[in-house]
Amino acid sequence: MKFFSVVVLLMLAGAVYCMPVADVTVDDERFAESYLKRFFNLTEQKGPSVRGGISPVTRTLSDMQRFFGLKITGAMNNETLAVMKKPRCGVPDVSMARFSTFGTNVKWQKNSLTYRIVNYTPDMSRAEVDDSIDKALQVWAKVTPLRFTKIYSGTADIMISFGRRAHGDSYPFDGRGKTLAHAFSPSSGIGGDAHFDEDENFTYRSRTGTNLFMVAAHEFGHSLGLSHSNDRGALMYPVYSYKNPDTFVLPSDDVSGIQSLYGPNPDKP
Ligand SMILES: *[C@@H]1O[C@H](CO)[C@@H](O)[C@H](O)[C@H]1NC(C)=O
Ligand SMILES: *[C@@H]1O[C@H](CO)[C@@H](O)[C@H](O)[C@H]1NC(C)=O
Ligand SMILES: *[C@@H]1O[C@H](CO)[C@@H](O)[C@H](O)[C@H]1NC(C)=O
Ligand SMILES: [Ca+2]
Ligand SMILES: [Ca+2]
Ligand SMILES: [Zn+2]
Ligand SMILES: [Zn+2]
Repeated sequence: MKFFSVVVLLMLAGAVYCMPVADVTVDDERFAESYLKRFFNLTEQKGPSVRGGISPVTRTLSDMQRFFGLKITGAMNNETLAVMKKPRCGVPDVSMARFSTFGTNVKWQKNSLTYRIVNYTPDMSRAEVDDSIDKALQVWAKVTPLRFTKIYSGTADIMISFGRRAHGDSYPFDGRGKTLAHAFSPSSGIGGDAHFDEDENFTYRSRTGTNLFMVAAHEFGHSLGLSHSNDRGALMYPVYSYKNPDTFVLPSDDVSGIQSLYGPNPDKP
């Protein structure tokens, strides 16, 4: 009888101690690892898995927790997992050689850029897509010397398209949720281009679904050379959040980022 209650107490203690870890399933662990590979440069381990007592996963997880302002534990917990599961941009949060086409601080060597909407999403009317894209580019034009001209055929600097799953580059989309879009940093060819995941439900003047203006304004930051910001209020924060497109003002973190590349708008000093 006495032995029995000791065992029960130990089991209870174990259950309480393990709770936050027990919330994370094997599938979640796998998902977390692929998240760290995609966005935080976790590489396949070669040689001994532990170097200096800290495994690559622990180190990368700590980087991720630091970036998002979470408690830095180096271990999976449901708070970290919850952030990983939020809808977000597909561009990595740290620069890494194996994704060199994404988000490095290169800029266009001209202020006059062309864009082309290659195809349209059936989620919205064409006029709504046109307006969302135009407004999203104007967010950046307002505070820089950059000017955007729409073209309807041929190759533009910024080619805009909607696609699902594998869509012609090496970065397939992932169905509804998680990754919403991605864009490539300035260069010829795919550089500057912005791709939107057609498996999302894109919306206009609405906080439901995925607001196309909000996602596009963020992606065009990458098209112009910005990488992600860890400032929660910034447009270049990697996690999606909705703001009213009609009253949207570019946050100061993004203004200083883009002006460090292109300078201020000469018409509005
Ligand atoms: C990414 O990982 C590779 C291989 O581990 C390393 O050489 C490189 O410096 C890392 N890049 C960053 C930005 O941490
Ligand atoms: C994490 O799990 C704990 C205990 O199960 C729970 O109280 C807490 O609300 C969870 N937090 C999140 C962000 O899911
Ligand atoms: C997409 O969002 C619109 C606007 O909120 C809604 O009317 C429509 O039912 C949604 N479609 C799907 C497939 O979720
Ligand atoms: Ca291009
Ligand atoms: Ca997706
Ligand atoms: Zn992004
Ligand atoms: Zn793509």
